[in-house]
Amino acid sequence: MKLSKKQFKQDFEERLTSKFATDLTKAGYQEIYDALASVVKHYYANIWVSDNQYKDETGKKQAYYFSIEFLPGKMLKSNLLNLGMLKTVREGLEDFGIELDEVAKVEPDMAIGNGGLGRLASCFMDSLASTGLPGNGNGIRYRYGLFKQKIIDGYQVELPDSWLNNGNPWEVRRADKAVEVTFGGEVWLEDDGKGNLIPHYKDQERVLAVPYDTPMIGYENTTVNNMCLWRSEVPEELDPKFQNLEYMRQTSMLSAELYPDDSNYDGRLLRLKQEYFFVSAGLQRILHHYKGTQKKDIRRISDYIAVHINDTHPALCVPEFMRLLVDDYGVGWNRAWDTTVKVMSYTNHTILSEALEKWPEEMVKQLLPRIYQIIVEIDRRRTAELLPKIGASLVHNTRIIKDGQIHMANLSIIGSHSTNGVAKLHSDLLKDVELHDFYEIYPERFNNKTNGIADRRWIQIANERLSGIIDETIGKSWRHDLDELKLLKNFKDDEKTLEKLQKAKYDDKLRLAALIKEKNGIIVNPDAIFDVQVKRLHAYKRQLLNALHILKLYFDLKENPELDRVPRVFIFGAKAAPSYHYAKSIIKCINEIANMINNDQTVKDKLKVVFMENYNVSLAEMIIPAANVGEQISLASKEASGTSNMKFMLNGTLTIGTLDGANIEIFEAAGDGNNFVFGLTKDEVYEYYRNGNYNARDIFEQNPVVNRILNALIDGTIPNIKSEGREIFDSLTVYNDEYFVLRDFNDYVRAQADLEKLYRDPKAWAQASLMNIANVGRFSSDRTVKEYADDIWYIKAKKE
Ligand code: NBX
Repeated sequence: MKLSKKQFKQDFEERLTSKFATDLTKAGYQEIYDALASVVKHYYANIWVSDNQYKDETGKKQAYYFSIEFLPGKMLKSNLLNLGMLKTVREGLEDFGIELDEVAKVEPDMAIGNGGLGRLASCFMDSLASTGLPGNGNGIRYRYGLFKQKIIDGYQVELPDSWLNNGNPWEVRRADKAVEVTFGGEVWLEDDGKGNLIPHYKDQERVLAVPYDTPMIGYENTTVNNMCLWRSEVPEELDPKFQNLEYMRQTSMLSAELYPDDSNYDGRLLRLKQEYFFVSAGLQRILHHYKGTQKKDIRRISDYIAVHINDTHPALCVPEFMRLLVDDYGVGWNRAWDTTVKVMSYTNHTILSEALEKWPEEMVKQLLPRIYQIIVEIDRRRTAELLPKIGASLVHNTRIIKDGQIHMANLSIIGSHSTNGVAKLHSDLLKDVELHDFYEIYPERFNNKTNGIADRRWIQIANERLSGIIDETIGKSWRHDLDELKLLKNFKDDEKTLEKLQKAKYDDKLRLAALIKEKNGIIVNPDAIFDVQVKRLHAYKRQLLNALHILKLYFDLKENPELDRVPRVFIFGAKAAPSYHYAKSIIKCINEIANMINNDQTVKDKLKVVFMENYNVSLAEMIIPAANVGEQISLASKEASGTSNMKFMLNGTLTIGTLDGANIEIFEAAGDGNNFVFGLTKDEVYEYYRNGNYNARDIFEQNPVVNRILNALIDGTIPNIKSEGREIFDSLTVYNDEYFVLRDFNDYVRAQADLEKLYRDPKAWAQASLMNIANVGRFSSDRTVKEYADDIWYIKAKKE
């Protein structure tokens, strides 16, 4: 959008005064931020209205991405960038003596997601709009986002994240579009005399679902999609039975808190209620829109909408859509089922068995009696149909209801036309192993969609310096098409370009070093290798392997302080699920290892360890550009994809990693020698599982280095760790090291040494860094969403 600096300054000043009855001499940052956001909203409002009109008039098919989590981070700069106003606004504010970056700090991170899954949903929102694809989000407007992490005496402490305290300028409450969602009570079917079974209800608990719409603005185009988030409220007219405080409390609880557990199934009733709440509200709104405003024939609804089930949390989309079609819109069962399968599609994000969702039948029956009936009916019909065709064992293994539980992945696969994994290796594992029985029955439903990232946020916003250098070198076409970065390859031997890249990295390191000093009080050497591991804390991600290697480096230096070592700064950022005791023990250990090393004068500035608290999207935007090395060291087969690996690659960081998830595709794209690979392969891991012959105790006893390091966890070497050291020691030596940390240790040490060797050759390092950037194109989520659009949703981009 064209906007002159003069116009902006005038609009901004006027808005500041009209909104807050203040002026530039007196306004605080909160007021400046609110006035600025309000002006920006004014700028996009018309585009939003027009694009909605365009969508309605053309009646084009739209996709709806149902996700119980979104993790957008801050929106101010991203909205400005996408509107093409970032520079104008920055300069306009500068004229007033205001720094845009200072204003941006006021905005709280919108952190209504845990980690990769939620962040992926937000990258998709950005990419859908930016590629002109009609794709919208549907989720929950949690009053409290993911907890704020404090580190106190080395321990994680969780504080509430009340991100809405100062309001949220981007959202629009649409009270007119509220719908009701009902729970519990009794339901029975009665024949209407024409052979139709009509459900009748008694004593249902009603909850009002109010939508809040947040615009998803496309990058320099005219598309504005919608992220719809639902808030639960008490309906105005309540049955006397429900006019009590407990009911009111329960109702507001529904959209109060995000469950902070990732990679783990938590079978609590409130969670199930949340899942049904946003699914039912979202589908009702969609159907109202198409049936009411759009006057579409409901029997053809699959031509107009696609609904995506992001992991199994929205799996109730399948029976709820059936309920709406059959009960509310009078569609016959068979037609409704065909339509549902056509409309729905599903992404799996993990094979960890503890994460697979299943709900006790009794619970579903009590809370969602009609939905329960429909699930039973889907399961019954399918079983009857398939038994004669494929035999009892395949049917049994793939049933939705088994052993008194409802299996949400089974429901999602059976009720949709597409199931995808999030990287090649992961999708193959789904087909070959984890979901093999389903693959036998529905081979055509399985496909891969390798994840991607919204590159605009992760380089144009997070790394303006590097972006500028790339512009100078190859022009600006890469800002619209990330594949264009391949032009950088022509500069692989150009000393000037390599120097500029090194300088950018150095400046980003200085910026991070300043932040570390401010937050952690630790002074780090900007010439050191910045070696970063940022992600949720989980045993399978093996932060422990990193920590053990740090101990090795430390002991080497202790023994020989003059050792010729490239200085290193190890940086961690990680939240542990509050109930995940082992993960919290690892955080404590890392912090105590950090204390020991950072306070030891013998290692001087050759080694520093920094744990940055409260890792979130905004912190990631500071840390990732400054990383020389990114750690992607999960046990092969466990990390479905990973997405920080792509953000690092985009910022010229070299990866040290296993052959897991999307790492494999990254290594291949970047080319040999440009990253550091180590560890067991997926096949070797499965071989161990088959033979049951892994023995971690042997490694502990026979490898003197491992022996020395592990003993340090329990012999008082590391001051101030108590039971945590023992707990970790035992997990490796007594409970046989579930994630093969000790098995991969030696090869990891070898890869770390290779890395250090390359770093001593600045030119070779810069070349490898350049090759990572140049080959990152396919990891743009623009590519990913186009694949979803073409292969799964059948939606088309708007032509500008
Ligand atoms: O999804 C993550 C995977 O672990 C990553 O490998 C992958 O890159 C990413 C995007 O595809 N999964 C994830 O973040 N899961 C959760 O956050 C989660 C949240 C709640 C829950 C289970 C898992 N109950």
